[in-house]
Amino acid sequence: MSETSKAQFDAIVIGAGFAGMYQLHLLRDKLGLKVRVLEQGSGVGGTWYWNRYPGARCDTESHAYCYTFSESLYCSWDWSERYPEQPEIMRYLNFVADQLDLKKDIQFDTRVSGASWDEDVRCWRIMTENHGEYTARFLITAVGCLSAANIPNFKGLDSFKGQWIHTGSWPQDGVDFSGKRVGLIGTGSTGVQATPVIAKQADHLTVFQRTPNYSVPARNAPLTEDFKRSVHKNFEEIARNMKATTNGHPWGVENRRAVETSADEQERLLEAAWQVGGMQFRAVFNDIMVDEAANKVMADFVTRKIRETVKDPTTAEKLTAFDHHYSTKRPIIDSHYFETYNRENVSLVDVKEAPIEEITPRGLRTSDGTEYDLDIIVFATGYDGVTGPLTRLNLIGRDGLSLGDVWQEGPKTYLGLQVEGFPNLFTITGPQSPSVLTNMPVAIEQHAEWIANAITHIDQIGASCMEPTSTAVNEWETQVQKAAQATLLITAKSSWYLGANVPGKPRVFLPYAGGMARYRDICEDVVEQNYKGFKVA
Ligand code: N01
Repeated sequence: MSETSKAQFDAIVIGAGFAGMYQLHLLRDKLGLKVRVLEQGSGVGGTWYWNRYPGARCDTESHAYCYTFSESLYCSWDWSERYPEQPEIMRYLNFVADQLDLKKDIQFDTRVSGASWDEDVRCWRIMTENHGEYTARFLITAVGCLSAANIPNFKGLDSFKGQWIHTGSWPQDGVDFSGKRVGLIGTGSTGVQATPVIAKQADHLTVFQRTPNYSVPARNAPLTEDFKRSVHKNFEEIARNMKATTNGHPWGVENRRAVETSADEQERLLEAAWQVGGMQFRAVFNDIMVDEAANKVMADFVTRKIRETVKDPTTAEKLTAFDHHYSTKRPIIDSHYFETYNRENVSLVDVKEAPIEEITPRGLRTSDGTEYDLDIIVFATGYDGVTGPLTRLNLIGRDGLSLGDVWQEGPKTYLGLQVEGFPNLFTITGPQSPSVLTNMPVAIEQHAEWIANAITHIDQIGASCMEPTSTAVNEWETQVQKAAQATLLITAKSSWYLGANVPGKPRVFLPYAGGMARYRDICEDVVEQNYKGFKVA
């Protein structure tokens, strides 16, 4: 689509990933609204469009990492592997966009530079970097939770003579590591995925680790034809389970407490789950997120497995010097991450002990004075998660209120869906909703459907605006913090769930930890009570 200045729409959606695509489909094809999606990339995909780093793959099993709103759509796509790789997810999203004829209403290469609410005409005015101006009654953000890169402000970065790249804006043509000395900073999900792949290509890879993470083997493998047939056949059951579980995955947590299980039985169960691999490993016991003793059973098991895998005891020690309970930071699954440290061309540097002091023209220097000569530096340093993508949009609500100012001490929302003072702004998988604690497509579908229903309601009763009351916002904040306090999640002080990775960011638990199923019930209950907590005027 080409840019038309001062164009008017019923709704503008920002972002053409899983969320923006489904929202467009619902508003345009089910509600008959005039909708435009503004997308900064040159294609659909959102987070997946930008995250092309080596090893980029989803941690959710492919048959559950897709839309489930349509059985025919679900059954017309076959995944090739247990976990989908980035190019396959891109092929899937392009397939969906073509099936639903979405691209004609998506304006690519268009970065939103700001948006403000015009109280007089009760609409949003949206500006883009290429000087486009739009008005819309409804503004819906579908910008993802992990799209605002966190690039540490290292002294001397500009002086580096080699190439440096953040994993979240990977070059479309890829990066050639062959014969290169590569430094990789960060050992979260991204660093753990990229390390084994880069190690195979580079002359030497140095991983700079600040905090080690637990990780479980993914055990990725091609899917058999039988499996592909069975997921199509069992679509209804899979979709139902995904809606019913706390985490949005099709598997639930076993009804079994670690602290009431004998040591032999614990070992047997954990070993079996370790062999199966994947996120389900966490589901062996139901008390690991609420009971430190139960959690320690898992933590000890994983620590032992890492130490058995990594041959050099000093490296193994560094890789297991955990500062948090198991699974209280985003759980990681990997493909031969720990084995990679047995390669001769890979070394691990502990930058908690001696932090990175400066990027130099030839590489980097740590605070103990050691210089590392590097040709390429990969920043796997994560994101200004959950709030960052929204505060960076320059949204101005009623009375000139900026979202960044309103959220200075942490996000304040109702259900993670709306913000007081920002009428008709809806935030798909916004802060204080389950979002990153669940399988994202499930959270996205629920939000997009709720928003479409809310817009229908506004129109049906002849209203023009919807926004939450301050009472509802305050009460929801209490519920969000209570839900987090009820788990061990809140104890992981270095977690990005708490904003700890971005200097100066308020330490507030960002997602709703009460579970997707419970959250869905709360949202439905709000609707049944005539949109309780919202002012529909
Ligand atoms: O980012 P992270 P990520 N000096 O924030 C380190 C999703 N995801 O891109 O832990 C040195 O987890 C930082 O250290 P510390 C998933 O939700 C999904 O890996 O803050 N190091 C950490 O090690 C995930 O959680 C998939 O002490 C510095 C790393 O950089 C989220 O994206 C795949 C530093 C950042 O880890 C983010 O993951 C990949 C500094 N100044 C990612 N600053 C799927 O499979 C930061 N670090 C779907």
